[in-house]
Amino acid sequence: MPYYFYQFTHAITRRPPTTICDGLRAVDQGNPDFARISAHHGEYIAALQNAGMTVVELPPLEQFPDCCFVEDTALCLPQGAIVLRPGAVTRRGEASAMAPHLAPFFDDIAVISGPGFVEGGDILVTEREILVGRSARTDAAGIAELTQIAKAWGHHVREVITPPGVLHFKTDCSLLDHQTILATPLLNASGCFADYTVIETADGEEACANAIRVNDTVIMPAGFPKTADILAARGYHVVTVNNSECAKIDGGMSCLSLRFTPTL
Ligand code: CIR
Repeated sequence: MPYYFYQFTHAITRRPPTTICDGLRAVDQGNPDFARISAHHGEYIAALQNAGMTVVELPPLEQFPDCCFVEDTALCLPQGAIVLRPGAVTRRGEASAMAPHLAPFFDDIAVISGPGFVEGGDILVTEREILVGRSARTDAAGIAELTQIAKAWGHHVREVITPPGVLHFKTDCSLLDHQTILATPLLNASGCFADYTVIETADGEEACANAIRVNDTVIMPAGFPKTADILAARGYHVVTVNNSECAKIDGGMSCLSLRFTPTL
């Protein structure tokens, strides 16, 4: 049976801390409401479970306001996990806090030791390559170190550019299947997906480009009906999750989990 990079058995998540209002953000859109973000997080976990995943729920780390965005702390590949080095200095400790939680699942765990940095939100793993967007959070040295590790595991890393003003590469794109990408028109115009089939987000719905394909389900944020309809018409099983509070601090569907199949 072919292995697809959207088939997973496990996810690691971390519940939002009460300090979430101190989370980083590019633009002030008001603070997330703690009760509401906690409820949305529960919906997200249920969506992962309904898609067939066993979900680990880690407790919040109050000293790290952005700790629920676990994707930025590690990259999980079929051969092992890589503990990343976030470019946001206030988030760096989140990666070492994640490392012990990967140990039960992976026999091979590598670490980006720096001085470069790379965040998981800038990494899109597809069937044939790993695209890494250079951004304010991911630099050339971080990509070079990641490339060495991933190469030893048989992966080809391609450096791409996260558009200026966009937080992460995956803020603007998602993998839908082995050859199809959901992307904003802005990112698609950069030409980085020339060898893929691209579905663009509907006009005015660019904020839903960060979705996740998990087994047979595409989980996307609620409130983007035109894009949801486009995906459904193309045959995808779409499930929506409320994300208004995470979105206030630039968080989306991919950020909230590490998705993988254990090697142990
Ligand atoms: C941050 O700026 O780091 C957080 N407030 C949001 C991180 C979102 N992570 C992701 O897209 N992978």
